[in-house]
Amino acid sequence: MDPWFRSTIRSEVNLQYWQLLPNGAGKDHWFWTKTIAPSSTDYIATLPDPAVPSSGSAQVRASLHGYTDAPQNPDHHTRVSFNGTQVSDATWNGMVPFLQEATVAAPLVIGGQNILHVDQIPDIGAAVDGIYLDWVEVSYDRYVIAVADDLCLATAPRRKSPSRFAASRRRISRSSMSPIRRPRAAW
Ligand SMILES: [Ca+2]
Ligand SMILES: [Ca+2]
Repeated sequence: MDPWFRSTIRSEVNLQYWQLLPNGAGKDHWFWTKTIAPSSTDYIATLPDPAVPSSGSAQVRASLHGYTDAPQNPDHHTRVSFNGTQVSDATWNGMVPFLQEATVAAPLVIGGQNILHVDQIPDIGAAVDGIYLDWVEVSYDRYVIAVADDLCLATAPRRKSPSRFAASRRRISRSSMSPIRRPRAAW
């Protein structure tokens, strides 16, 4: 077993409330930022214990939502950079949710604070180009190490029975021994 697992960490701060969110029933009306082009905004993702070397890539996501709809299509232009490297450039249109996602080389992920940067580029002729950002997210290979006494890990979904884990002080590994039996309640 590799001493790491795939971890997805989302950074979300609810600061901007948008009452008139289109198709709003059951939707998250709280967003992190509300910006208008041109804009340039940093978002922090704190990523514990990235594995080095790992399987080779990570995924970076920014959950956006347009709040303007200029006559032209497209009317939003957004670029995403991760720790100083541009990873995505996209145009899109209207008052819709837009997930801007990119695959990046694993070595770009660093332990601790990582910066996901979103630029709005005012080059598509829209009189006004406004967007919200809801959250940013990074999926990456992460060492199995406890953080603040919490240990998070994922196992292969194909196993029907629970696995046994052997823990040392800093690392944990899965053995292929017999399943752990669930104790019966007795009272
Ligand atoms: Ca939110
Ligand atoms: Ca439009």
